[in-house]
Order: sequence, then structure tokens, then C-alpha cells
Amino acid sequence: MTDERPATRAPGARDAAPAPEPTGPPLSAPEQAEVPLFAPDSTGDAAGASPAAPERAAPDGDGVLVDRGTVRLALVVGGLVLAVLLGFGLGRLDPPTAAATALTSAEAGTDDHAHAPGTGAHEHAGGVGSGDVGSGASEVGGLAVSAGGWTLAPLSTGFAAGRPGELRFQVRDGRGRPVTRFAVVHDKPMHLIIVRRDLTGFQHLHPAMAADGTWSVPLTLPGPGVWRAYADFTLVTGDGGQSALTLGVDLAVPGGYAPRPLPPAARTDTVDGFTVSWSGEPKVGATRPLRFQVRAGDTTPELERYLGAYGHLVALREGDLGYLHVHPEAGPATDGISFQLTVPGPGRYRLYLDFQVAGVVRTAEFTLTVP
Ligand SMILES: [Cu+2]
Repeated sequence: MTDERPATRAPGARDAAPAPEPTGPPLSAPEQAEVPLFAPDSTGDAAGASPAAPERAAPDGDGVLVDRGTVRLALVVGGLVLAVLLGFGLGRLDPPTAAATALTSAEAGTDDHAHAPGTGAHEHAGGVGSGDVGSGASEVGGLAVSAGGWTLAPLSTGFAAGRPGELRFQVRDGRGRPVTRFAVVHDKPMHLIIVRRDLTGFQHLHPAMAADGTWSVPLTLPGPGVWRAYADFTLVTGDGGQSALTLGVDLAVPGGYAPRPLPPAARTDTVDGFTVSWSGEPKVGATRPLRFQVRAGDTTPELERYLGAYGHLVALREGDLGYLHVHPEAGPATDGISFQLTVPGPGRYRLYLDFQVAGVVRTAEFTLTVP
């Protein structure tokens, strides 16, 4: 009942990479992802138009003998202009990052999560990550169906308990147009988390997108009650910037709902013969490491990379089902799976750790109490 997660056979949503919409402005790249933060061309050209100084300096050497002073001057001027252009280009690096972190999510993913383990992935977490206790710590996602001008629009909401169905939805911009360009973060352009409001029945799915921006994924909600669906994604904005967002919507399943109490706080969980334990000291208002160890009896099974890391962690807050931001830390799986967790306030949280062994993804669950 709890754990049917077709996560392993989740469709490679990447295949569904759409053709760019006419709405999507300057980037001509047809793919949805891997958009570099510096899309230098757009502004580079615009800026290049103004400082025409070097062009003027060079040509008049044509028929006339130009003394070295003039040449040197031209070089200096050219260099200066170049420096200005470069500075301008670098300046351009900031806005997308700033925009991304300004939005609720910390997952200001650039193009990463595709790179090899051990490379300093996730440095983009910096905006909301460690050190930034004040602003970053208070952020949770998934509480709103619309935020920052972007709206999660479910297209199919009628689910019957235990009956296979399909969830379809779009992410729409401020004018109601479906978004079609998403960045790949943690190996996928869209992460869909499903959980019932009593924090049971966790599923982590990866929908596929049609060219018109409609995402779809097979979904069975096993029992009656109200279920929360979180769409966790990073969209690529018209100016080439990125916005990381987690939007959430409720899905109602008719029938008698008997909510289950949250299990007591624990540092160990057992799933399919794997014993998973975690260590760390989560603290309100701080970003702290959380480390998970997976054991199978007396042995340590070999963890496989899943979603660009050796594990994927989702943390939800009891009471409002706020979606916490968790950042995996690159590193060898032999040391366990490490994350940076930012706890926004006191309370109880449910942690869901996806890990993969021998091609099978399993989820260990823990209740975490933070005083
Ligand atoms: Cu995912």
C-alpha cells in the first residue's frame, strides 16, 4: 500500500523534449535543458553595437602609413572595449542566478546533475544554502499551486482508490501559456512527488512531456483521502534564466479516509531487507549535513547512481506538507549518502530516501523531530 513507486521505470522524459514554442524567445536550441547560465550571444551582440570604437581605429590604416603609436592606441582601445564587453558579459551571469534563488526553490540548477560524481555539483545551492541562515532557512516549497507567476494546472484530477489512472498537468506562465522549456535537474526535467496528506503512500515519479507542454504519468492512488502532488522543476525563462520551483496541488480520492498516525521519530528503517540509518543533527534555521548508510545484513551493498547522485531525499513537514529543500552532496557512496538539509522551523518531518541497489529503487522513510 505504501510503496508503489514505478520510479525505476519512469519514462525518460528527456526524450519528450519538445520543439521550442514560438513563445520561447531568443534561445534557438531545441532542447529543453542544459541551458548555460551565460547565454552571452543575445546581449553580447546588443552591446557590441554601441562601442564601435575599435572598428573605426583599425580601418584607416589601409592606404596610409600608420605609426606605431596609433596602432598601440588602437590596441589599447580595443582591449578596453573588450574588457568592458567581458565585464558586461560577466555581469549578465548574475541576473539568472539571482532570479532563480529569489523564487522559492533552492534548486537553481544550472546544467548540472549530469556531471560525474565527485565534481562539485550543487554549488548552486549556495544562494539558499549553508551560511545563509536567515532567508534560506525559512523557505519551503510546494505549498502553493501558483507562485512567482507560474501555475501548476492539473488536467486530470479524478482518481478512484486503487484504480490505475493518469495524471496530466501543465505548468503555465503568467499569460496562461504552457511552459515547454525545462532544465534537467537531478537527471530529469520534472520530478513529481505524490503523498497522501497523512504522509503515507510516497511516490516519486518522472512524467513525460508532450510537445505542447502537457506532462503525463501513469498514477495509481491506492487509498481514499486527499493526496498532495508536488511538481519540482526548473524552468528556462525567455531571457535564458532559470527559475526553480516546487508547486503543489491536491488530488482527492473519494471514500472513507482513515489517516494513519505519523510513526515515531527514528534513525533506522528497514525496507526489503535493507537497513537504512541516518546520522546528523538537524537544527532549526541552519543547513546541516545528513548522512545515510545502507546495510544488507552484515554487508554494505553497492549503491548505484540514481537521479544523478547516490540517493534522492525528499523531506515534508507535518501539518502543512511543506516541501523542504535538500541538496545531495557529491561523494563516494562508500561513505554513505550525504545531503544538506535546511530545517525551516520546529516540528515533525517525514524523510523519504530513494536509493538504488542492483537496479531496484527503494524508499526508506523516517520521522524526524526537530525541537
Ligand atoms: Cu525525481
